[in-house]
Order: sequence, then structure tokens, then C-alpha cells
Amino acid sequence: MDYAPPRQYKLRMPTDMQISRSLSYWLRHRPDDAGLQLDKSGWADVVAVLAALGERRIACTRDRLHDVVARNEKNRFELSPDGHRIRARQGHSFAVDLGLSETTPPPVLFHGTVERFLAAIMREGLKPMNRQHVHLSPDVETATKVGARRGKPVILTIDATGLAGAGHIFLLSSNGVWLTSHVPPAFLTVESGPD
Ligand code: HQG
Repeated sequence: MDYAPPRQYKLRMPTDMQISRSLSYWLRHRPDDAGLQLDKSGWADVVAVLAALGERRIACTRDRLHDVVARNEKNRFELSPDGHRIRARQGHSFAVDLGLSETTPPPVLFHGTVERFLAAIMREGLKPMNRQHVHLSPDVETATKVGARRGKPVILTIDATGLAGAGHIFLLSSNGVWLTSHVPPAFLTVESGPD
């Protein structure tokens, strides 16, 4: 006689996005949600991460985790050389020491946002909001994708050379995102949109 497991017990293969969304949430914002202990540099134990995924019925082996990290289109995550630890390369909402050193930015950088934030941004400047840094893109194309997450993108150009000259510090994450603490309005111009 053939037995088929009840539907609810069938383990579906999770998509890369399902795994990566959980990783972003835990490693950037809420390690406590998965019972993870991150060190001061943001590293979590891979075994603990795999166990937390398993507890949520997101089946993931060590090899699959390595593939998800390697395939991630924004290279969001990093494995330690021995493969035992994993962290997010940027985007944290809690304080973390990513070991990044001050880097001279290109003359201009870009920020993608949406019209509904524009008045506040032009009044207060760009603020980190819930993250540790303001995120800036090296090109309009990337900034457009960032803005498009929330609606019709509006692109701001940042006078990065002027800002650095005024004493603001720039960091470059290991996946190419420029980070700074605040961009005052005087260093911002609206590149494109709204119509
Ligand atoms: C806006 C994604 C009102 C800001 C992307 C943005 C990025 C203000 C939102 C990364 C403001 C914050 C980060 C002010 C800034 N008043 N609104 N004074 N200053 N804002 O998500 O830059 O896919 O924290 O314009 O690629 O959108 O997650 O920042 O709209 O690199 O890997 O407040 O997230 O990467 O939103 O995106 P976020 P972001 P991942």
C-alpha cells in the first residue's frame, strides 16, 4: 500500500528569496527573532542560522546557504573564510563594526527615493532613518532601482566631494554601497522626477 505524506508535512524547496529575506531580517535587524547572537562585527554562527531556518520549515543545507550567498544579486551577505560564520555586508539597523575604513568618494553619488519623502529630505537632508547610515549609490541606474522599491523613483545627486570637504566621512561597503551619516540639503539636488 502506498502512503502519501499529509500535505502539511511536505517540505517545499524554499526559493533563494525566501532564504535571503530571512537572512536580511535576522542579520540586519532582528537577530533576536531567530535567537541568534551576533558578535560586534555582525557575524552569526552558520549552524545556528541553519537551525533557525529549519525551525521555520525553510529547508536549507550548508551547501544551499553557500549557493544563496554566492548567487545573491546584491552580494548582500558574506561568509567567513572558514564558512562557519555569516553576516550582512551593510544595511544594519543596529550598531555594528563592519571594519570599513574611510574612503574618498567619487565627485557625485546618487540616492533613489520617492516624491512623498522629497519635501522632508530637502528640508532636513538625507537621514539614516531606521538604519545606521544613509545609503548612496555610485550610479543613477542603481539609485533608480533603490527608489523604485517604493514607487516612482526620484533621483537625488549628492555633491560628495563637497560633503567630504566639509568633514563628512564616507565608507564603502564590501558590496559597493556608499555609506555616510547625514547629507544636509545644501549638498543635494534633484536629478530627475517627479514630473
Ligand atoms: C528616506 C536596499 C523623510 C530615504 C537598497 C528612503 C539600499 C527620508 C527611506 C538599502 C529622509 C529610508 C537602503 C528624511 C531619508 N525624511 N524620508 N529626512 N531621509 N529618507 O530602506 O536608501 O535590497 O532605510 O530616501 O538597495 O531606501 O535591502 O533606505 O526612501 O542600498 O539590500 O527614507 O536597502 O538594499 O529607507 O535603502 P531605507 P534606502 P537591500
